[in-house]
Amino acid sequence: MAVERTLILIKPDAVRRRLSGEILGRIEARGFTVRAGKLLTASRDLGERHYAEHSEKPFFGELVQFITSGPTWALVVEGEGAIATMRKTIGATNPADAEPGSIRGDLASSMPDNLVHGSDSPESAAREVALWFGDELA
Ligand code: IDP
Ligand code: MG
Repeated sequence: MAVERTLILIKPDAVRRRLSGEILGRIEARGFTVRAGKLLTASRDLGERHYAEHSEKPFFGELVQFITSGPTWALVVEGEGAIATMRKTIGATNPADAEPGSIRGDLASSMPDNLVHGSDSPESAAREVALWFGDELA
């Protein structure tokens, strides 16, 4: 399997709940490497662009409000099969459906407060890493 990079966000609900260390620990324990990371509060523009695929959904306003509501840890995580394996480590989108053992299945209970974002494909990963890190990443 190829070595991949994926964009992981430890979202504002996780930072507020002081779960950043727990979540980073799970990513590292899975064997992945953090290549870049920063703490920032997403602007409205960044939030809307990150979640552009959901712009027509009824929950889009709530979602942008949520992702801009406080500091987020943005991470570039690298490893073999990192994109799909991190999605499994994170768990199903709705925490109510997430398997115990996953981050959402252990630590969250409802949407949109599901703690973590992980890119869902190589195309999304490339777009999202560029969006959050631009040319900070060589
Ligand atoms: P993902 O984060 O597992 O990739 P997406 O379907 O891409 O899930 O949705 C993006 C984010 O939007 C979710 O992580 C969650 O925070 C929020 N979200 C998704 N569906 C709903 C909903 O029905 N109501 C409220 N928030 C939602
Ligand atoms: Mg998604």
